[in-house]
Amino acid sequence: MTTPLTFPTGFLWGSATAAYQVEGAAWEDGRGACIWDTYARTPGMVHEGHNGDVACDHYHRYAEDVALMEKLNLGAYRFSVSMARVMPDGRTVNQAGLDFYRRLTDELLARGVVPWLTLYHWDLPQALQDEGGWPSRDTAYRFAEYAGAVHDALGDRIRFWTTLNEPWCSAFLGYAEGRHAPGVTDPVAALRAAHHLLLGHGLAMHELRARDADLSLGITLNFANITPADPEDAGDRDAARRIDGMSNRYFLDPLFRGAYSPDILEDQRSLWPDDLVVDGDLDLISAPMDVLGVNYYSGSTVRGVLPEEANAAADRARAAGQLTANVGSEHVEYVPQDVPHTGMGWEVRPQGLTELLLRLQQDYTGPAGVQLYVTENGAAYDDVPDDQGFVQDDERLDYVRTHLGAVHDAIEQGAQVQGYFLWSLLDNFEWAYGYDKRFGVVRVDYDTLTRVPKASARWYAAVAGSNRID
Ligand code: PNW
Repeated sequence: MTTPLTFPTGFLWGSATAAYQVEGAAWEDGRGACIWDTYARTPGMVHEGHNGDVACDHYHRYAEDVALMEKLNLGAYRFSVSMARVMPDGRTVNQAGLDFYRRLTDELLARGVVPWLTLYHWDLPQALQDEGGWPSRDTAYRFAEYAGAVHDALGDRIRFWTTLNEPWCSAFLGYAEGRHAPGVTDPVAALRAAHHLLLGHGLAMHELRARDADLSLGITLNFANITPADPEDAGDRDAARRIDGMSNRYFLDPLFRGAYSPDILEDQRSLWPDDLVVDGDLDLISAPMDVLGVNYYSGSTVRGVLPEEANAAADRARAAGQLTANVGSEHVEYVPQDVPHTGMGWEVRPQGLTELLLRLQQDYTGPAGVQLYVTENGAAYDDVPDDQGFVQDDERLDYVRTHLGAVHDAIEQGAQVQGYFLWSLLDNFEWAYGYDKRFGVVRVDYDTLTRVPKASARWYAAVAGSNRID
């Protein structure tokens, strides 16, 4: 890419975290157990039995962290609210939990950082899981009540509200693959969870809109650009269609078109519970949004395989760190590409982000007048700190630089992208990988909890401060 690249005036430069990954203070001020507390304590589920009890201790160190954001020229902070802090039993409001998010929000506003609130980033109260979790329709209603309670406490000071982060992960990693909490491996439960997550989104949208018509409301989805190994091969093209359906269209179509993708419904026909979708659900789910949050890390090249080869192909994909949570579309081979890989083993494919943003703009958000924000993008690498704890993380810096170039390309070609949130501000609890994988642009020493900005943070601060890449 040729530099400098200047971004549109007002482009929002931010960073993102999530409650369970950074807060710690897991048993303070009345917080209830969430499904990740339980999952992390289940032997064999999380790397070396790590959990979020302390994490980055952001719950106590939020003021220091917000000061750091200001120093790094960040214009916005995307954080999530822990439902288990606010409704420990899934029903009763815990004022002390809400108070924390008020303190955090006030600190952000005092330092000129726009608060960007996500209501659900995977930490369902265990009490609701015990009543059935997301496969149970009631959970959607509990979530909407929770959305209303959070708005009652923070609605006067926050403009940007996201209902769910990556419902695909909650539903398919959580209930089909079992690689995320609650660790269920039942494809039908996953389809139920996916629908009730969408319903919860729709009901929460309704609650929030009713309270304040001027909020900027939306959802964040994870996407992956999918390419057929051989575009001339009908089997490969069909594999790409199916995986694109599961990875990208599964939530987009109900949200923006009011209907599940017909081809995916067909693939899942033998599994789909016929009492799942109730009249009126899709109207709620497709209520107009203002913002679509785009999380992008990588893409995949796929090839069709015969159904009888499906299990072997899935095992190879799992061994290669690929995602295999493709209910109804298991007979696919992921074809590794000769490109650099991040510390997660994910292929570095920046151009996929340009293609994705343009496609979203053209097929979904543009016609609906919805603004795009990249709500997550970033990379884990094996950092090597010096004596001072400083990390010269050239690979991460380069990953962010090339992906920002891809965002810039998309904007030049007409995509309405209004901002970018780097994942993540801090090294944090990387779900099943525990503290083993580091995504932060700021290093966290987990013994002392000291924060030290890495080279990527210094570079990103310069970009955010000047609105351009030199
Ligand atoms: C996102 N995958 O999760 C989440 O929103 C973050 O909480 C997380 O830390 C970040 O990406 C990095 O992993 C994902 O397997 C988890 O494709 C897994 C996948 C994608 C996103």
